[in-house]
Amino acid sequence: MTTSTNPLAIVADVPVDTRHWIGGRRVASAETFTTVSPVTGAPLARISRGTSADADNAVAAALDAFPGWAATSRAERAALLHAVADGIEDRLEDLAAVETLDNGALLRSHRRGVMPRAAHNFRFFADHLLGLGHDDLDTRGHTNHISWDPAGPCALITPWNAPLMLATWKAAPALAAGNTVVLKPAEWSPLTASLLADITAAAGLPPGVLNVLQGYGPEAGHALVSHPGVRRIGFTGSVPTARHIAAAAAPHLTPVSFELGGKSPLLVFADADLDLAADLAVEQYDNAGQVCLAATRLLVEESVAAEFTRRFTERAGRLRRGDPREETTDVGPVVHPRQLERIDGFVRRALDTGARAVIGGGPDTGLGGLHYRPTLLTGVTQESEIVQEEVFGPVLTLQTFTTEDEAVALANGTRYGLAAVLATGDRERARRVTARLVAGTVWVNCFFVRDLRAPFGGSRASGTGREGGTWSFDFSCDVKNTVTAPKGWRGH
Ligand code: TXE
Repeated sequence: MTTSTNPLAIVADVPVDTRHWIGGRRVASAETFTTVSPVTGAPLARISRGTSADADNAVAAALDAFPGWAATSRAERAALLHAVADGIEDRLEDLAAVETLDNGALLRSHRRGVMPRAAHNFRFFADHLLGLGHDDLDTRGHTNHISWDPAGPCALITPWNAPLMLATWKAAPALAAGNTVVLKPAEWSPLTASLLADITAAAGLPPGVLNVLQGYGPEAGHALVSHPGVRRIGFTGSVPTARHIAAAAAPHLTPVSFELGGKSPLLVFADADLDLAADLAVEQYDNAGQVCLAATRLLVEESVAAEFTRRFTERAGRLRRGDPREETTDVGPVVHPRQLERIDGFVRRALDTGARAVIGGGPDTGLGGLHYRPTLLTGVTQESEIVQEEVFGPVLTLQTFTTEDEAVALANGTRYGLAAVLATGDRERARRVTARLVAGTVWVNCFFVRDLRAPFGGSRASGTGREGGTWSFDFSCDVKNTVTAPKGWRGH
């Protein structure tokens, strides 16, 4: 057993409390675990290792705080959520620096894209709350009045690839709806959740409204999602963990929202702008490929495959790899030695069974640490593991097709259905193909353009439900319809 004497870790010169945040207080567990930075390879922090007793306490705090928070006016809640957004913006540099050391993603993306978006998540749902409304419906003189009642404590379980972005993406709608939250961040990247707790406290969120429970998935996470006091579970992560959570939630029939993996296709038709198509394909290496939406299966019309590959490899060759804190780096390390091994396992097995590496094909030993070379594999079949399973690393496959039907069959031919990217110069084709694709998001001649008003999520093994816009807000609510008789009140 290791016991932390000092609960503060100094990460990128920022003090981060490594204990849980429960009921507006810092609470330590008897045991800790140590995180290691994928950037430096050095230990970063000793984090409280949550137990089922800690999970019970966190849910109890969320239950205690719920009636008070649910009773606040929409205007009060919205003002507090905007104050949280202000706090994220004020601490943007700290958050970006800590997140990069914790999960290895690019500092420049954290600064310019991810952290501003984390703040925007709070603003968006605060504004959504203020705009809520519905004209009463008339039924033979009866009025139907719809209201959005908060459901209760929400357990939010988040992964390591975009820690603060996903935590705020789930917490903001839950809190806006008047729910309380227990957030369990991933054990590989737990630090910005702790800073979020500080920010919410400074913004004036009452104690117990947002709680942070640290620890391992099968321990703290399992105890949390099994808890009868939890009224909603929001999860982003892997399919096997989703199955565990669904089973743990089943006895209490706790509603779940799952955002899981993907194996999205990028379809390149012969009529496409091949420079654009090649740019879109290279973008799939962002965050070292650790993006659920990444279109990792390049499906290219045979007549342009050679030229597309030439333009793609030329661009991929220009990617600058290295320290994610450097402004000039395009691809940084992967998150953890286990993830590097996992990625390499997939690639080795593919190469052993007939695949050919056009570029990459192994870890970047020159750069040391946890770098994996951006990889493109050909000679793969639809049934092969590398085409069917989510690798979650900088690894793409290329298959060719000759007809639109074949392209659609390949695109839909996995158990996933998260996203798809189309490169085509033919608007009619784009309409036809899009209509036949199983995907929660289809991007035509673009990638990763996101609007918080639009739904986000996947079909099949990519998840249940949708997030964003009205969808994650509605998921957090017990929506109620009140029907009142035409003659008004006949009581005493
Ligand atoms: O995810 P896990 P892992 C995919 C990706 C990746 C693979 C494995 O392919 O390579 O999953 O990643 C918590 N009860 N994605 O193993 O285990 C855990 O603590 C409750 C895609 O790291 O799903 C963490 O907070 N919670 C994905 C969270 O679940 C449990 C992002 C995610 O971890 C739990 C991440 C349990 N029994 C991985 N077990 C995406 N869609 O973006 C674990 N957890």
